[in-house]
Amino acid sequence: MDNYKLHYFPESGNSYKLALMLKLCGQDFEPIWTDFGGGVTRTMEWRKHVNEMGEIPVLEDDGVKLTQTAPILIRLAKRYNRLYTTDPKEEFEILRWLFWDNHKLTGYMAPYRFQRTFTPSAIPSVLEFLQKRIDDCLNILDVHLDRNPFAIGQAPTIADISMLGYLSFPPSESGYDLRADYPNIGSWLERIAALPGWQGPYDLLPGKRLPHYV
Ligand SMILES: N[C@@H](CCC(=O)N[C@@H](CS)C(=O)NCC(=O)O)C(=O)O
Repeated sequence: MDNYKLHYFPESGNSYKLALMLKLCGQDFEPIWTDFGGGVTRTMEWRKHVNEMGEIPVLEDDGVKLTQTAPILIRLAKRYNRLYTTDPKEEFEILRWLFWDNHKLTGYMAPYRFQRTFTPSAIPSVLEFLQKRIDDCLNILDVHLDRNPFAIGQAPTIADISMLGYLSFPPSESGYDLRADYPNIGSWLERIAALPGWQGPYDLLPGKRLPHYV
């Protein structure tokens, strides 16, 4: 068993991507709960010693601190020969969806859910802007998954793990009832949940939660 520590907070879909990937690779990790709500990641001290980019998650791999989920997912996939490919065309597809997720799907979903649910005074115009973008992203993904069981075709890859990060939380938090409104996304989430080792976000990421404001 390799030696991993995951700096996270429970509501972090980005942390869930790494926690789930480690589990699907048969690996354990030491969870390091981080006081994101208390602003620790904004302190110069934390940025100096943990992540200069000021972001959660951070994965310590045998003492080396790694950040940015996409390259970390690739590293783990290659190390354990799981959820990746050796075909250059498929690798291109994995990267394509990873970039799309980071820029668009997670890129809009994460701040929307945070503003909507975990901040005391969400700004309506910000929510409205993000919602339009998310609706478009979810439609794009739903159409894609109508034709493909997984992101790049017949088998699950880290592209799926990345994209499901923020689609795995309850509708009361995300504001989206995916199973009702995006049936192909709903079926895809069920297919992933059937993988051996799968666990939901709050099972993998324990500890004190942020207050809800909706
Ligand atoms: N692209 C980054 C995104 C990480 C990220 O945005 N994390 C959030 C918490 S889940 C964060 O720390 N946000 C702080 C901020 O944007 O100021 C990754 O994939 O690791």
